[in-house]
Amino acid sequence: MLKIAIQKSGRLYDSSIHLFKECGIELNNGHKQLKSTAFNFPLEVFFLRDDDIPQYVFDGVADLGIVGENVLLEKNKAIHQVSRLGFGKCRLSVAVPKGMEYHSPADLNGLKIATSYPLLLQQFLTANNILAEIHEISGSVEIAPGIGLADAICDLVSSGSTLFTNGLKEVEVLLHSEAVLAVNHDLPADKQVILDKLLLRINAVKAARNNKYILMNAPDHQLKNIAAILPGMKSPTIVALAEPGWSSVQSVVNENDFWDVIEKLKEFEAQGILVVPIEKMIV
Ligand code: PRT
Ligand code: ZN
Repeated sequence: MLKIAIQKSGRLYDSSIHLFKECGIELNNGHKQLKSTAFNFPLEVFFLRDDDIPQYVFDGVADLGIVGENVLLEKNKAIHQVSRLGFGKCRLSVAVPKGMEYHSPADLNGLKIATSYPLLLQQFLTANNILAEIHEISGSVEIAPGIGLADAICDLVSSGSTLFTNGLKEVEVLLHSEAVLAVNHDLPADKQVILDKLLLRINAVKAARNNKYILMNAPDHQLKNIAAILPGMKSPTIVALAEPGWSSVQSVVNENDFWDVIEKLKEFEAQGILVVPIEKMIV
C-alpha cells in the first residue's frame, strides 16, 4: 500500500482529488477524515496542511505527497520531485508599494521585507548581494506595507489582483511554481512498483491534457508536406477516401504547437479539420 499526503482543504485539494479520479482511483470517504483508502488501487490518502507535507514525506509517515513547489523548496527537506502536475500555478514574487521607484534588486537594500518564504527570499537576496531585513509572517503578507510593518513583501501571486488592491506592484519573480509530486528517498521496492503504476497513469493524464487528436481530409499531392508537420505518436494515420486523389489524415498535436500546425495545414490544403480532446494517452 502506497501512502500519499495531499492538502486537507485549500487551493490544491480539488485538483488533487480530480487527478486521482482521472487516474481511475476512487476514494472511500471524504477529507473530513484524517485518511481515506482507495478501493480500486493500493493507495492510502492522508489529508494534511500543505506546510506539513514535506516533513511527513521526509519522515516516511507518507511515501509521497502533492504539494506546491514553493512549499517544497521552502521546507528544503531531502525528498525528491518526480512529477510536475500542471495545477496550482503561481509565482513567488517581490512586490513594493506602487509609488516606489524600482529599477533593480539593489533597490531592496536596507528594506524590511515581509514574507512567509524566508528561505527562498534569503536565497534571492544572497544571490543578488542584497542586505535586507526579512520579517517572517504566516499570513496576510500583502497588508504589511499598508500598516507600516514592512517596506516590501515577498508572496505568492497568481492573478495579481491582491497586489493591486493593496497598492503594490510586482517587481521580481523568484519562482514559477505549480503542484508537484514529491517522494521519500528510501521507497522500498514493493512501493516503487506501485509508484511506477501511479506515474504511468499520471503521465497518461498529463499527456492527454497537453495533446489533441486531429482529423482532416487532404489532397494526396500534399500528404508528404502534411505528414512532415504532424509527427503524431509514431507517424500520422493516412487512409484513402472514396473520392480519388483525397485521403483522411489522423494524428496527435501538442497544445503548444496547435495554432501553428493548423495554419500550416490550411496552407497545405487540408479541409474539414476536426479537433477532438483525448481522454488518456499512453506513450
Ligand atoms: O491550510 P493550508 O496550510 O493547507 O493551506 P494554505 O492556506 O497555506 O495554502 P493555500 O490553500 O492558500 O495554497 C496552497 C498552494 O496553492 C500554495 O502553496 C501554492 O502552491 C498554490 N497557489 C496557487 C496559491 C496561489 N495560487 C495564490 N494565489 N497559494 C496562495 N495564493 C494566494 C497568495 O498568497 C495571495 O494571498 O492568493 C493571493 C494572491 O492571489 P492573486 O490571484 O490575487 O494574485
Ligand atoms: Zn499552508
